[in-house]
Amino acid sequence: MRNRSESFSTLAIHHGYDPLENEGALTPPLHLTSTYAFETAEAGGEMFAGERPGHIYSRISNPTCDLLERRIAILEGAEAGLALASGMGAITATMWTLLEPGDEVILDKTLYGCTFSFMQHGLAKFGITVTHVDLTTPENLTAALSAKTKIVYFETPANPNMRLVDIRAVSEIAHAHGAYVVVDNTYATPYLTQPIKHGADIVLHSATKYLGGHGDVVAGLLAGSAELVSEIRLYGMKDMTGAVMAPFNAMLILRGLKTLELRMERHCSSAATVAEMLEQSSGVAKVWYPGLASFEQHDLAKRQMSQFGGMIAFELEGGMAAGRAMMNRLQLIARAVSLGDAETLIQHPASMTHSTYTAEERALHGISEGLVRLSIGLEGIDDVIYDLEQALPKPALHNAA
Ligand code: 3LM
Repeated sequence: MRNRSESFSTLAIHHGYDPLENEGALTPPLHLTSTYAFETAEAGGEMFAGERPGHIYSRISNPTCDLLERRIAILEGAEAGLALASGMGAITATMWTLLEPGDEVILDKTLYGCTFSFMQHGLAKFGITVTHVDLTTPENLTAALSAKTKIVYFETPANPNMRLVDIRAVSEIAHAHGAYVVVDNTYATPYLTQPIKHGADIVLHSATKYLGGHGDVVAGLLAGSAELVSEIRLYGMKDMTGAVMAPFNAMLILRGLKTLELRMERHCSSAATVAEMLEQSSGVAKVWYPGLASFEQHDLAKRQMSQFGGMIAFELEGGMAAGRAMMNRLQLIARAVSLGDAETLIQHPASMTHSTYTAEERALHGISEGLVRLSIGLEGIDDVIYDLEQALPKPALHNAA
């Protein structure tokens, strides 16, 4: 057992696994099993009663998923982790576990489209009050909290408009009222921000994105206290959603985590270059990237994020029509939803990821119709810049007369 405190990548590569305990296999085994043999009938009964450790059935736990759960926990600075079928599986399993009819959830104004849909239309059907508050000003939370508030939920940076929420400030206010804080850390990843260390109770991910990193798997992860994670495992995941991660997918995410630091370094440096280029381009009305000095919450970004991530939002002067025309001129950059892949991806939130909002809701929630979202990949930066430059609107030629 190594005893010095280890760096992010060392933990992402080694934590919780010793090849010498596994026949020398450098790569952890893939446990493709749905069920587990009990030594005796009594032993099985004791496991079901929670009196004896061990695996029972892979909708509850699996050794390959278990290793991934320990890795996400250590990377997020949490006691325990949980692997789920998708980011939406992580979100829904958490909410179904913590909420009861009559409770209230306070949400930041901007959320990923399907998260918004689940909260707004799903939870509301079951007698849960859903209130949207602009959490970019943490004091707004004080006024909004009620005796019924059970959960304060937000993304930072938020999908798609990049707004940030001060995790520490919001957590202090929420905890003083006895509410849980749940943070979607998909955009930042634990390499850039560790919400638990800033006071959050549960941090969750669409592991489909940066954690997997290669666009080949849909998966979810969450981390928090051992007690809360166990409740979510045994209720939200096992009984309410069944949203369990397949062991093969756990193996793909374990592989992705090994290069998370390397990839994030590249995503961040390339995105910074692209954001500056866009900001200087004629025809670009506005760029939202936390690393830009012009970004409204740049000071918070510097406090809360070690670097500024790989996601950029921008809007062209010609609005939606100009944005779509520009997207259609791209040759290297793929027109695709999702994010955090090796390939640079571009999409139009109003008609794609955030089409679950009505146009009126988008206006209320700060998602403009012309917004274009870029997920900067790992290609050579010159090639990404070249493709964007050739696709951006050309400055109007001066009339010779
Ligand atoms: C997208 N986002 O392109 P899964 N939380 C955040 C997310 O961005 C997402 C989820 C949760 C996108 C997916 S849109 C049809 C494609 C911040 C997903 C949900 O269940 O693993 O997809 O995670 O923005």
